[in-house]
Amino acid sequence: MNNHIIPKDFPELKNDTFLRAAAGEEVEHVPVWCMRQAGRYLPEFREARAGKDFFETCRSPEACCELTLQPLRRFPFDAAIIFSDILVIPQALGMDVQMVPGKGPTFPEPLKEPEDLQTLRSKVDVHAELGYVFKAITLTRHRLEGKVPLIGFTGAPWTLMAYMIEGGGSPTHSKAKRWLYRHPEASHRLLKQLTDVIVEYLVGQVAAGAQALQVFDSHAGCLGPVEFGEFSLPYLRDISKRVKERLKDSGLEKVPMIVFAKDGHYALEDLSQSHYEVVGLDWTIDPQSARLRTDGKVSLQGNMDPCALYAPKERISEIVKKMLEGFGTRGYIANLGHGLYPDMDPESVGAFVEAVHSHSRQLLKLK
Ligand code: 1CP
Repeated sequence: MNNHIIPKDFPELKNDTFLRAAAGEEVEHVPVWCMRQAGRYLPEFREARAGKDFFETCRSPEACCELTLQPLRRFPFDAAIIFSDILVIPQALGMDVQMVPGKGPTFPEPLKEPEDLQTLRSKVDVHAELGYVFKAITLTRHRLEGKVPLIGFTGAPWTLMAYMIEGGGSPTHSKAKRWLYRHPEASHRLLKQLTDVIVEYLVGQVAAGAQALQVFDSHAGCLGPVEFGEFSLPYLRDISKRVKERLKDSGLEKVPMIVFAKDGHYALEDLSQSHYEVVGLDWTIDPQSARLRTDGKVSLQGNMDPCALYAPKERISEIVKKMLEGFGTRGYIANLGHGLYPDMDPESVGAFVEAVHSHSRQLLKLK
């Protein structure tokens, strides 16, 4: 094992419900966390971030630790997710990425043609380029005091490729998809290069103290089954396989891996056979049919429509109850089908968490 980080003597884990659910084991209540639980819907987040550059914040382990812990001070979430961003990988490859207030992440010089691949670093030393994330993870794991497990994450190769070519968010991703149809060979080269960095990055996160890993393929939905099967799935599989091998070879503990391919319902069966312990679902999939289609092979995570948080509390509770009945209480991690929005009421988030805990305890008692 490399000697850049020697995290040790982490506090003992007190609430392992999330890890047990990921492994399909018995739980006393269904665990719950929310994508973007550290975010602008929290006044304390807005205050801590005020006037500071987004990626500067990402580079400060102290700031990332504080932002990660904020939601846990308010709500009894069963997991924490390290505050960072998926776009730190394109930065590590040498691309400039800026967070433009009101616009989102922006690449002043996106990749336009295959020749532009030469501008990327061919070899990335993840400890040199992304060591700040590892430091944030180690610090946060200590400061969590064993309250709940800490999740590390990455963007999936296709989603990162899409940002690197589009230069930011996009409704169609037509520039990135153009590469898939016009430059398939260069697309595979880029996807392979991203996969290699992602594998090292995820292993480094576990070495630093991450207790689970989530891979976000946020832009799976703009592909169809054929393109996903060629340009995303093989890389997602390569990531889970290689990370598991590398953890074993390095004497590191095995951690559950979660794959979240947003709007990739067409690939549910394939994703459930891709060596991820957990498949994350967006809200367009019915819980019962997701269970049937994944055949009990994996644990499932998701999938309440985030906009259901705009409903009154009683309605949130009803929606949660139905969702729990659909998924069942075993091998299930409650979450939203995508991240929280900045205009959401923290109280509704509290109502969501409370409803998951209380309804699941009730359902488990009835068993
Ligand atoms: O100033 C701010 O606070 C900006 C808002 C924000 C936040 C809170 C961004 C910009 N990133 C983040 C943090 C973040 N990003 C986390 C933190 C941990 C947590 O969940 O609490 C995570 C996991 C991400 C991952 C991320 N970044 C994804 C994958 C998840 C998803 O939403 O699909 C994506 C696509 C990004 C890119 C990104 N970063 C930020 C924005 C606004 C976007 C989306 C841009 C777009 O496509 O339009």
